[in-house]
Formats: sequence, C-alpha cells, structure tokens
Amino acid sequence: MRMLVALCLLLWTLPAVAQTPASGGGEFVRGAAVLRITALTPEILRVQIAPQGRFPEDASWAIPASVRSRRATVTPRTDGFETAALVVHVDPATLRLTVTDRAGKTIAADAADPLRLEGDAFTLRKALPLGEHYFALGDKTGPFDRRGASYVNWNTDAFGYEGTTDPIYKSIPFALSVGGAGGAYGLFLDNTRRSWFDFGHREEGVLAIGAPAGPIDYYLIAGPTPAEVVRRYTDLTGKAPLPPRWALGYQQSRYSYMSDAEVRDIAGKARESGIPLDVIWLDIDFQDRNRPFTTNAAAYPDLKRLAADLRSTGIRLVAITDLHIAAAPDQGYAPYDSGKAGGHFLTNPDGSLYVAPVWPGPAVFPDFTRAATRAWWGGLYKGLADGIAGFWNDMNEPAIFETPSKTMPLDIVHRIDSDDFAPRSASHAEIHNVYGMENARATHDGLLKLQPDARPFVMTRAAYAGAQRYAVTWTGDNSSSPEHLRLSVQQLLNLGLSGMAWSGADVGGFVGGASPELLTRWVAIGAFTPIFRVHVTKDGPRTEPWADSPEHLAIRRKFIEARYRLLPYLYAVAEETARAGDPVMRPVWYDYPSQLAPACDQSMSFTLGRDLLVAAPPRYETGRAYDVCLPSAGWYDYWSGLPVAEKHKEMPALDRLPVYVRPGTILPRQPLARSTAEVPQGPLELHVYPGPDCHGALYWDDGASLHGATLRQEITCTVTPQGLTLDFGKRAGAYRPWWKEIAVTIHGWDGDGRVKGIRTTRDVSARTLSFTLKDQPGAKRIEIVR
Ligand code: MIG
Repeated sequence: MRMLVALCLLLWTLPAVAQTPASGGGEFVRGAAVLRITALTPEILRVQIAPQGRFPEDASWAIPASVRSRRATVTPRTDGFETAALVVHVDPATLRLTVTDRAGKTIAADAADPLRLEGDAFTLRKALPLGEHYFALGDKTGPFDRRGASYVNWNTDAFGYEGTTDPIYKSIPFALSVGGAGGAYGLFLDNTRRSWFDFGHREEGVLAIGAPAGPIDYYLIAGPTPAEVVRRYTDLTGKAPLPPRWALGYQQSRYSYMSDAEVRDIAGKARESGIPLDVIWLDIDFQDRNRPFTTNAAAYPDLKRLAADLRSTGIRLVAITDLHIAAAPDQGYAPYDSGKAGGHFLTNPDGSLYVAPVWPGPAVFPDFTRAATRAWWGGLYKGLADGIAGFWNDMNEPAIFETPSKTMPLDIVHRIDSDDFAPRSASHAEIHNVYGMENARATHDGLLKLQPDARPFVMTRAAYAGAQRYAVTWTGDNSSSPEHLRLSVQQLLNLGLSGMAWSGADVGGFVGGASPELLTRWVAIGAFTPIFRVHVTKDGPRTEPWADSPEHLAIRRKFIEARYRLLPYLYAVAEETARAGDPVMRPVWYDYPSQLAPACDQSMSFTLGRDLLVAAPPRYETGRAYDVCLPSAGWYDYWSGLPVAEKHKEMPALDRLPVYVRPGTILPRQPLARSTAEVPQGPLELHVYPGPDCHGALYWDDGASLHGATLRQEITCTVTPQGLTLDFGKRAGAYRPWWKEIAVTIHGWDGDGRVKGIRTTRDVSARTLSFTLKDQPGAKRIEIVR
C-alpha cells in the first residue's frame, strides 16, 4: 500500500493538498469525508470516496490488482494535480471535481452537490452538458444514445423483453460520453450492487449515478477520441481474446434440436442447400431431464460419435451447460454429489442448502465467487470437452422459476475466496451482478485447464464489466419483429463499446419466430455482426435458412457466403480487437467522428472493423427509398466494387444490403469454403480500393491454438502520378498460410494497367484491373502503371 498523507480536520477549509508525484494522485479531505484520486495512467483516474474516512477493501471483480496498482507520475497544483494528459481540480470547500485537458477544456465536471448520501446509498452527480451523448452500458434496450434516459444495473432473465425493458441480462456500469468540449470520456462505476445511471432523466443537466450500497469507486477515462476511451476501458477490464476461428462462421441453433438424427439432418440439409456452416448448437433437450452435464441417451446415444462425424465435415457442436445443478442426492448424479461433498453450493442465511426451481426442478447453485468452486465447476467439463467444441452458459443472472423477482433472495450467502479479496461471506445483493461472469470465468478457466493450448469458446448471457475476458455473449430472448432487428443493432453496438466485442442477437428473433422476410433481412444483417447465430424458441417455426422458399434460401445463402469470403478480413479485425480492445462492430462515428451528427438517419448503419460500412434500411417495412450518407467522398460499393456518391438513395430491397468500402482499403478475402475448417481452393484475394491512408492487414494462424505460430503482414498502397504502388511489408511470424498465390483486384481503375513481368486483365465496365502474384512473404513493391 502506498502511503497517503492523512489530513487533519482543521485543513478542510484550506486548499486541498495534492500529494507528491510518486504517490500517483492526491487525497482531499472535507470534514470526515476523504476523496482519493489516483492516476493509473496519464488518462485514467480512479476516484474513491470514503464519506466517513474509511475506504472499503481494495478489491475488484472487474479490474485485476496488477492493473489497479499502476501509477502515473503526477505534479501537484494548488487545487489538485496534473498528469501528462489531464488537470485535476478539486474545490476544497465542496470537494467538487473537475477534470480538464491540459489546454483547459473540460472533460468531466461534478455538478453542484456532487455526492449525496442516504444510509449506505450514494448518488454521484456530474454535469451533463448540452451536446454530449452517452453510450455503452452493455445490452440495455432503449434508444442507442442514452441521453435523457435512466437505467438500472441488475442482471435479469428478461424473456420477451420489449424495446424499453430495463434491466435485462447484463450489468456493465460503464458509460461512454461522446461530443463533449474536452472530447470523449468514460465513466466506470466499479460497484456490483444494483447501481443506476441517469442521463438527465430525473434532473435536467445532471448525470447522476448511484448504488444502494458498496464502494464509491469509479474510473474516469479520458480520450479524447471514443476509440481511445474504449481501448483504455479494456486496458482496465481486459480485452476480448481472439476466438477460435470457427466462431466466426455461420452458427445454426434452435431450442432444441431434439435428437442425434435431427442434428445430422440439419448438417445434411446445410450441405444440400449450399449453406456454409460451422456450428450446430445443442440446447437443453440434449440433456437427461434438463440436468446439466448429462446426456439424454435415448435421443443422443453417442454424443462423441456425433461430434466426431460432424467434425469430419467441418461442423462443430456447442452445448448448453446451465449452472443450476439438479438437487438430486443419492441418484448417482455426479455434479450434485461432488458439489455437495466439496461444499460448493450456496446456502440460506441459516446455513442450509439453498434449493430453488429451474429447468431440472429443484436445483442448487454453485458458489462461483470461490476459486475452489470455480475449479470444481471447470472440472465438470472433463469428458464433454473431448467432443464438444464450446459451451453455452445460459440462465446465469441467475434465473429462478416461480418467484416474482426471477432470481434468488438477496440474503442468500455467497462466500468470497478469490483474487485479492479478503475471504468473507457476502450477500446475494452484492454478488448478483457478478455471478454470471464468475460462472463464465469458471467455464473458461476449466476448459483452459483441460486443454491448455486451445482457445476456449464460452457464451454467457449474464455479464458484469470484464466478462469479455471469458466469454462471448448474445442478447437473450429477443423477439421476431422489425423493431427487434433494429434494437439488436443498437444492443450489439453498445455491447462493443462496453468491451464485449463478440456478441450476437438471435438472428430471426427468439420469441415468436421470424416470417420468411424478417429472417432473410436478419440473416443479411447478421452476416455482418460479430457472432452470427440463428436461434428460435421451442414452439417457433423452423428458421433454418432452407426452411422457406428457394428464393429466400438463395438470398440467405448469398449473405452467408459473403461472410465466409470475408473471413481473412474478419480474422484480421478479430486479432486487432484482441490486442487493442476495439469493438468488431462499431458505430460509424467510432472511426469517423464527423458521423456523430450524420446528414441522414444512420440508426441501422455500422462498421465492421474500420473499412466496411453496412447501411441497412432504417425501416425496411415502409418499402420506401432511404438516404445513405457516407463519411466522405470516394467510398466504394462492396458488391459491385464501383465508386459511389457520398450521399445517395437506396431501396430496401430484400436481396440487397448496402455495404461500402472505405477508400484506402486493401481488403483480404478468400475463395468460398463450406466451413472455416475447409482449406480454401485458390488464391488469397486482395481487393484494393485506392484512396488516402491506403492499407490492409493480414493475420492468420491455425485458428484454434493459443500459443501456435502466427502470420502478420501489412500492405499499403499509394496513388502515384503514373498509377499505383502496392507495397507488401515483410511478413512477421512463422505460420505458413494456405494460399500459394495472391489475386489482386484494383477497383475504380480507369487506365491501361501494366505491371512489369505480370499479365494484367482489365474489366472496363467493372473498372477493375486484376493480376495474380505468387505469395509475397517478403517486402516487395509492385508498380502499376496506368
Ligand atoms: O428458460 O435453454 O435465452 O436462448 O433457448 C429459457 C432454453 C432458457 C433461455 C435462452 C434461450 C434458450 C432457452 N433458455
């Protein structure tokens, strides 16, 4: 622990005192209250308040101790301190905090009366200036911009949620402010209780955040760009790691595929109808009486064999493993017996086992905040993990049946014995919001222990800040409607801004089941979202791509195929996300700041990586043409490869989803394959769209291992008076890729096009120039003369 200067009460009316540079911040006292501000980095401040002068234990489920202990150098000022990026002002009379950049522009400022207390509850009040817009907060519903709304963080099984239902499945108490005078900033309240964020809903001009108890402990993360804030938020809470490559493929699910025969039939139909497919999901009916870690032997007589047979055709199985363990003593049900023997289940305040109804009937619940319980849980995957490629942690809010609260009583006793927490018991009120994340963590860590060099694949429904380290996610039980298709785009964007780069919505909608048109529209958009999975409720219609007419199948196939052709681009984005923390799917303004105030409705527009922009119709149901406004002139239509006007109209046609490419993109693609496991036949494609800042990246590896060889290469291009120069950087890493040749296509090309020693082909109407090179592992310049 660093030394902090304790100031006596006498000092409270004097200017507050900043600490020495080495301490990385300052402590400010007023009466009994202490405000502690610590600069973890020049741009990240941790703010803790102890109203009675005693800080709670310094521990966190979201931010590891090694990160919390970072310190930036600070310089004291009379009213605070400064870092290399920020100036921290504290008003000694009120402890009001104002953070500016070094030019004096306000990034975030407290409102008058910055802290209100009521028993254990607290409210922090900050200014909500005109012109600021608020995002993130996980999968919450409502409008994309959270300004004017109010939200509660409480993980909730929200079956059939509506466009304004709150709370739903996740609690990520992180808000991103964009558009303010000092640039974007983030606010992360590291408090696991039922916290809330109010963006000027209750009180005009006031951003209020609070919780009923728990630490007053938040992080103020400066940008100035939104991307810098999100990256820094993931410096704190962790980056979403590179998933296994198959997770980027098309995934087919239904509640439930009822038998071995049905699963084989789905795999066969996918092949017959030419639908590339990587994953089939097993929902609860694959189990014996809904008991996690069992198999219904009548329906699935040989799961390993099924998995192996599918695997030989490039398809993997992901299976559900809910956390509620059937309370089935003396029945030879190992998860119950071993969990009971090890003391791994939650208890009532009187020490008796907490038993409540969920899918298996009476169930017990693992105490995931104990490291020992997580290790026990992880061990349950032994055996299953040999054949099943990934696991699905549903119901981990946790959901409980037959109770109005939909979850367990707040006085259920958890034991904390983990990380840098002091071992102690804790109420469910404290643990509720982290329970699902610790469930996913236990699964992730367990899989890693069983297969130390394989990237674990876990999908979780509930989450707290930092869940991206352990699992991908989806938006739960959405509905089959155009409104929910729109809502899903908002949710996935906000999840990405909340660190959860890998998310999907049930394509087609879960509740109700999609009409053929809705499913086709949703598949088209879903093909450009991070996790691409069709899923539907039990009594819903069939929603496999081939379920409707040949016309619908053909359109759906076209979009699924487009996804597979883009795999080299998508995989390079994925790898960059794992390092930098950028979302995979982003609001247009993430990379193009002018688009915070776009010239037309961009509610259904987003980018996939920086270079592809999807402009879906804001309301396809109207059947009317809509405006597309691109971030600048010079963009290209992805499908035709032709340049398009910066502002133009599109019709919401069923078979067209407008997708555009940034001028300056070198887009890697591959020949069509029927799964990510299939080795593409033919050259790697490089599509060059000339423009400013022209570059592309290649990243490849075996797609599955954590510590294997990799391949990384940068390619740039420059428009010259004579034509175009293409520069291959030297390849890094020892991985040997599948391609032997590279097929280059230059778009928007009007000249002749000669490349020394290489035959080129011009297509005048497509305005392309094409040529094939042998693979280019070394640095190499290709001059193309007009
Ligand atoms: O009470 O496992 O959100 O995707 O199909 C419903 C059955 C439990 C909820 C999940 C949904 C899944 C369903 N589950």
